[in-house]
Amino acid sequence: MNKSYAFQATSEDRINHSLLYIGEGEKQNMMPLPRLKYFEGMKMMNSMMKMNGDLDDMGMNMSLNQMDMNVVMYPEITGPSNAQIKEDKENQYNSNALSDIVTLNYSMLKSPHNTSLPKGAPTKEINFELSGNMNRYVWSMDNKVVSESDKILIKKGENVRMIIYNGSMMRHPMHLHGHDFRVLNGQGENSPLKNIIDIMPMETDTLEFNANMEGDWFFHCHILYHMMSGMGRVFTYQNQVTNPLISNPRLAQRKLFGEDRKFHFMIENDFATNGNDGMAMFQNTRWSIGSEWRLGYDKMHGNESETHIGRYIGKMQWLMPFIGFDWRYRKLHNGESEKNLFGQINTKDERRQFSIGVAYVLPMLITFQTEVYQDGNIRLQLMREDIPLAKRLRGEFMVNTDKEFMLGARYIINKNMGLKSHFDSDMGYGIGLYLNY
Ligand SMILES: [Cu+2]
Repeated sequence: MNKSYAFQATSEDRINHSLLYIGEGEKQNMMPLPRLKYFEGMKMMNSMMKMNGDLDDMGMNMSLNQMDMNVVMYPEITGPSNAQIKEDKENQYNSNALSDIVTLNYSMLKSPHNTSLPKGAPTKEINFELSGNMNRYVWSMDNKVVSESDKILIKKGENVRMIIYNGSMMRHPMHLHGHDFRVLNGQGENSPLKNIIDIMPMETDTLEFNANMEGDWFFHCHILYHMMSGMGRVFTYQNQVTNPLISNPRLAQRKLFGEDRKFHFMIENDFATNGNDGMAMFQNTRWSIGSEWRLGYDKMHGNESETHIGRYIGKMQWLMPFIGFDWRYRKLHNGESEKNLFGQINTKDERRQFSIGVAYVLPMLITFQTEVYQDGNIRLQLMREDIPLAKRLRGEFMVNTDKEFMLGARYIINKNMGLKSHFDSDMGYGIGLYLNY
């Protein structure tokens, strides 16, 4: 033959790949994979997403990667346009029916041995839903992260069956420690044994194993960012002898729980011609502590800062009640004052005020914020940052009932730096360089 064949593995987004040549001789290069049709994928996801964050699977019964929602994004299967998909509604996500390329899936796997679990053992059935929030990058199971959930008790000798539904919009390779599980893929006695299974959006898979290895075993998503943010559970055996290798189980548990409770820190400041504009934020799975500031270069522009401590609630984490503190100092010409839309007089010139409020994320990711201050003043505000205008261009706006508004755009130079230009009702027009971390 004297030929060397290419074996290529790409990342899911196909931005990078690695290549292995198998065999000696003349290299047989493969066609580079075409770019994904992201827009088709987004359109499809949008049409399936309900307002409460559930996915509407339109009655499809999906398992074992046989139906792959990503198919709509693969030009080599669905062609440059999606005409084929529209024609063949029944098979619209079935890659092997749509093209002559063979796509591998789990139902093709078959064990050479009989893998049946011990007959007559009691069976414990557990249902999981894989859940998460793309926007805040929180990943969970049944909407609870590891530190919010109890260990799952199993008994030595019983068979454990897990029915897992992926209700998120990403795939999750779920990995179990300590055991190999059977993947119920229609191969009967020869169902394959695995300890990791990649579960696609809207897919339901059934796994089972015999509880035959005492210990505390972690079951988690193998995308490590998802694991760290809390997508996992611990299986533990009832009445098991303590593990001599773990000298301090409480500390071990604290360390594990600390993982998804960890706060991340963000800070940004815009050094602009009309002042300094910035924010700093501490956030974790549920909590958000954030502060914004505008520091003018003269007394008329003044200084102001707003701090909010809030907790995201609900499955989609669209609602965040918070308490806040406002501090402002400014001098207007001849001591005039301002009124808000409700006719309340504003104490902007010199104010230290506590507040309570809620922030709610509306469709289009616009944040609607209602705030009541200790002096009775009320403020309603709409804002959105990071509106994608072009690859490196982002727009932002804010408007509120204190008759303040802001309109801006930024050009991203790299992940820590960019140029920003904005108009602010208090500070006027400014242009500057921003840094963020
Ligand atoms: Cu995951």
